[in-house]
Amino acid sequence: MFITIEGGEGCGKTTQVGRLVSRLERSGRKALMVREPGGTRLAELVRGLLKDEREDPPCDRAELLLFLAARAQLVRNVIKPALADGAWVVSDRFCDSTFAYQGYGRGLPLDILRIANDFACDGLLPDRTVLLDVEPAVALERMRERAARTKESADRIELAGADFHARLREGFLRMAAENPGRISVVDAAGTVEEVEERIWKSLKLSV
Ligand code: Z5A
Repeated sequence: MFITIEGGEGCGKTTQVGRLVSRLERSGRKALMVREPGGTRLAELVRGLLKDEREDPPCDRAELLLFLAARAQLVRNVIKPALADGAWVVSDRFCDSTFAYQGYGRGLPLDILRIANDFACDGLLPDRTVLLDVEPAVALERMRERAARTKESADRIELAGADFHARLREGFLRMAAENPGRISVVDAAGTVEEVEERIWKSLKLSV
């Protein structure tokens, strides 16, 4: 099974992807964690460009194509072989982030995104997607705490304004309403353990 975890910054995706993979392993399943953009040498190089290139920042179309190039490489070299080998793959972001950020956020046409994403993924779609939804104020507080702890500055995409982030959330929720069989919306407020439990229940797995 191919599971993706989606949502805006600070909703807790990375924390929960790790917990879900451990839980799948404890239940006897072989599981692999990947992140987007990233997960292969090429995709990690592209990730650096996407997050940190300030001197010649990618225009919206170049940004889209870079995310898709990273995804094509990850799907072909890591995700499809792992699924073929019987593993469960859990991805920290995947195609819904492209529709949310480059579509609803940047305003690129959704019909073009669908065709281009399908080409990049060679037809692969997640079996299940968990959308972690949280009030922007809660997410911002988590990001502030993390920044204070790690002394890391915000990346290029995090610096987009509040309007952009409001459009993202609306876009994610709209996609969930349009794909109720695949996307479950999970409340990401509360403790890490509470959110982990909600995610596990939402997946309705046998063990
Ligand atoms: N992007 C795109 O535009 N198009 C695409 O197609 C794709 C991606 C695939 C990737 O950034 C960027 O690429 C992202 C979207 C864009 N843009 N931005 N901005 P990234 O991978 O570096 O970061 P991110 O995906 O945005 O995630 P994040 O900022 O690292 O946050 P997170 O993964 O959702 O949360 P976290 O790291 O698990 O937790 C954040 C902090 O909160 C951390 O200190 C935790 O310890 C804490 N935390 C987590 N859960 C809780 C709870 N429940 N309570 C309290 N504190 C918590």
